Amino acid sequence: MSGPKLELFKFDSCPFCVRVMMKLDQLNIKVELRDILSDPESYQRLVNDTGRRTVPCLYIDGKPMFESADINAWLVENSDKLEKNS
Ligand SMILES: N[C@@H](CCC(=O)N[C@@H](CS)C(=O)NCC(=O)O)C(=O)O
Repeated sequence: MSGPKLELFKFDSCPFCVRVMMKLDQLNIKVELRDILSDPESYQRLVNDTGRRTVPCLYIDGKPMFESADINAWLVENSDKLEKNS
């Protein structure tokens, strides 16, 4: 099964990012992590695409979604269609 490509823009000490990471872990959802503090290209991509440097931001097939509560609700809602970690 191949669902939408997910990329999570985050940094480790951000509590809102931790909230999303916990939900991803709980649902075993596969996601590519983009750490904006350790990876300047990811930081620049986020700013260029959205005009913001706020994390967490989940890219769903390249479309950005902000707000940890909204992201987590979307993950729960769409979990059955999303690729899982093996
Ligand atoms: N309400 C947002 C809060 C996100 C937030 O405040 N993130 C901080 C990091 S912990 C941030 O990126 N601040 C920098 C900025 O917004 O420019 C959520 O729940 O996702």
